[in-house]
Amino acid sequence: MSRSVVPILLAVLLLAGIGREALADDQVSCPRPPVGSVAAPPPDLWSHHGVLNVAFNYYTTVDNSGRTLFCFVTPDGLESPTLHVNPGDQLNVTVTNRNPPAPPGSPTEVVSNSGNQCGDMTMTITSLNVHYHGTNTSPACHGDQVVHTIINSGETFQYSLKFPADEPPGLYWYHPHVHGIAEAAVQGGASGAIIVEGIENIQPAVANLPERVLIIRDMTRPSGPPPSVSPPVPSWDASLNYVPIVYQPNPAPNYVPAVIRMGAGAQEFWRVANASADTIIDLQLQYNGVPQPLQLVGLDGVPTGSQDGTRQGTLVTTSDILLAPAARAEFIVAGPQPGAANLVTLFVDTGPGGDSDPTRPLANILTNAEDNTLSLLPAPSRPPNPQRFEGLANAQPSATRHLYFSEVLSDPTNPNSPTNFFITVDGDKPVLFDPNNPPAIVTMQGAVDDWIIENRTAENHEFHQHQIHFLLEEVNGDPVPPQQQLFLDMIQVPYYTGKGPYPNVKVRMDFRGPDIGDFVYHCHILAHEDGGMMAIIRVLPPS
Ligand SMILES: [Cu+2]
Repeated sequence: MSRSVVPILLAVLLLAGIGREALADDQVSCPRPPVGSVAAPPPDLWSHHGVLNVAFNYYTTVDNSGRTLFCFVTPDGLESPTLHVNPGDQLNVTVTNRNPPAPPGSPTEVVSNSGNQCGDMTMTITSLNVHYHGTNTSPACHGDQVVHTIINSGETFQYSLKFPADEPPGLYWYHPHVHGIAEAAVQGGASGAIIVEGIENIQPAVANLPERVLIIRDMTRPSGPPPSVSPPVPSWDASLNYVPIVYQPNPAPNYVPAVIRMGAGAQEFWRVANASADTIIDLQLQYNGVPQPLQLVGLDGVPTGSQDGTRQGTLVTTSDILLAPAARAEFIVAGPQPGAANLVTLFVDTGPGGDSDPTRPLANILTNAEDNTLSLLPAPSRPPNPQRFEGLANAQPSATRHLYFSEVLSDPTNPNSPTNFFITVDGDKPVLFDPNNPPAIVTMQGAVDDWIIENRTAENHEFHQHQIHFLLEEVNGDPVPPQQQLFLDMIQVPYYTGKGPYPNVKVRMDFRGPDIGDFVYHCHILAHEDGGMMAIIRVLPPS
């Protein structure tokens, strides 16, 4: 869908009160806990004998504050369950779109042709598809295919994903990814975690620890003053495991955080996803105001230090973790002694054109009662599985590509006109994303590419590559120490101040795996992705 249609689309979505009539044939809505309640872990579903079969209904409704919610619910009422699979497993998801039909006259776009049709051909404002973020799975139809897959109101679609045997164990997630309406769907809450099991075999430090899944989401802020860095007013409200953390202007700022119960001094293994559409998180744990050491075990689903061929990870101690929208961090924490204990996100400087992401609390940690709802990670049970990105650091790149983020007003004479967002290969003409665009980059299976990605705008952008992870090599030309070996599927490229070289990162892309076909890379601030900041890459089989 072209950029010009998006504002119309959102206006129609709101005017139509999408969701109000959605429950006519179902009593299921998208239940959410009250402000200030315990951040209960999501329900869990486990694979058996190598297969996990899941059925999802996709619903929408409107909450008491006027927010449009979206959710995935199983037939027996589990909302956004965590999907547990092993490397090599098959994940089958049968999803039915129970959104109402799009209102007559609302915008539509044909997103495929007879050669690449996947589900319905025509996108509407109530369409659905599902992205399995971070998974190194096939981008073919019925796999992790988001360019042409369309599931419209009343339609059922079958996903069948084969996880590779060398999938790194860790935290991944699923969410809708229809271009033009992705931000609304993700801020509506339609997302959940995927855990690839076996991390204790690569990071034995987590063996036998209680496992806590925490999902941070953002959502629209129904009322109050406009976003501002000073005084700090957030662009979006937040939630933790669906417990709302809302900005209340009086007295300002008065947030009521969620609650986490922990045994005093007990170690836990936390698996945190920033499932926000737009909000950048800088996570910190504070006991009596003092930042606590977080022992990083994995980032974006890849155990830290695990891809050098030894198949044994390393722990990285840090006092805060920057989580781009869609990024994940897995780390070990020690519970507090009695006293004030808080999980917070710190202020993120997103640039003069960016959102307001102020310091705010996410959870108060109470030690007066242990949480007995957590399951324990097993002891190491088998040799580590082979790792998908082994040897990438020493591979010979076959190409170096230069890309950049840019933004322009759709009407340069009108400062209030919508912004067009682009990600462009340097030298090419910037084009807004369209599912019918040709690939911006064509490469070959087996290739290893170095990409240098610049930010030429006054706000941060958050690069995401589908289907594969990349090795972070350089930040602003400075090499990342080889011992850090960060394999990520998300990387923030900070804003340009107007002076000096453009901020940039150099990353190494790994196309040596089995996945061929068309997939996308984009900014994971979904307002930007919906606004055009996405492009197609084609991986050809070797000739
Ligand atoms: Cu962006």
